[in-house]
Amino acid sequence: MGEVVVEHRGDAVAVVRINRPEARNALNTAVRTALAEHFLALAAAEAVRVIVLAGDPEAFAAGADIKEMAEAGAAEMMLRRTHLLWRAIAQCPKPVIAAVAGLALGGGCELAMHADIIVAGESAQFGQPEVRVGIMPGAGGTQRLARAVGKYKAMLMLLTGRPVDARTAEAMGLVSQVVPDADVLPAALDLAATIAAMPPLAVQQIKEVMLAGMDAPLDTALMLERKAFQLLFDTRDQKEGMRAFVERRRPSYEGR
Ligand code: CO8
Repeated sequence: MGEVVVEHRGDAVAVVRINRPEARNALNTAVRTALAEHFLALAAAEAVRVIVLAGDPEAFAAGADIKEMAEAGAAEMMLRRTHLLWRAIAQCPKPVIAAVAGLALGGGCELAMHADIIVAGESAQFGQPEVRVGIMPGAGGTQRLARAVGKYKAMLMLLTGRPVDARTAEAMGLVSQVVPDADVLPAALDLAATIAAMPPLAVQQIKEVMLAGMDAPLDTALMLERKAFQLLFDTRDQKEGMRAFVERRRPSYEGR
């Protein structure tokens, strides 16, 4: 089995699972390259509407691979161009649900924050411990974390390197939903199936507008929203959804 495994389910949901348990799913170059390739392929796969990203019960991912970076210089790190690999995940147009069991540390926490929804097991831990090994987050930890939880909680995590448990993360706004450990993947799959049954173009517009709008002035963001809202009236799924409501039947969405 490879270090990243993709399972296609019958309900338009794909599960991308990091499978490097001996290293607590540390994100080495091979894993990150495979993740990027799979995300690009899944973004283009018409049959896939939602992606669930998971690790194993011990670790979602314990960070970037320290052994692969320990002796590297700045130019070498630059030449690895890992931001292009992260971008493939960040720019995925389809909803991504992170199913976090166990550790989500450093690059693992940053990876979870690339998702649109985070489902965590009760004993999951989230942290940005980079400062303890002499560096800082390099894949969005200082930015996505601050946007998710605000300056003061983010600084606490970033400057001390101390992890927070799942309930604390949920209270801070870093986690969407906490469930018993054994239910992490089933709960994520359940959410994924619910979203996969929604009209895909509307779902993708919601994701695109919300993410782009969060970084734009309010007037611009509201204009983006309005344009996307209007655009959806040219989709067959809008007609299907509204006619089904009027005719009191269940809609069937085809992504057109
Ligand atoms: N990198 C490499 N190997 C790791 C990592 C890691 N991040 N985490 C665990 N491993 C390895 C261990 O070295 C060990 O290997 P071995 O058996 O060969 O000695 C194996 O996994 C199991 O680890 P432990 O024996 O330590 O298992 P424990 O359950 O006792 O502890 C911990 C698990 C708490 C996860 C512990 O291993 C740990 O603290 N790991 C480091 C966590 C960390 O500091 N993460 C941040 C890394 S830096 C980072 O993520 C920067 C992100 C920047 C993104 C942009 C990149 C270009």
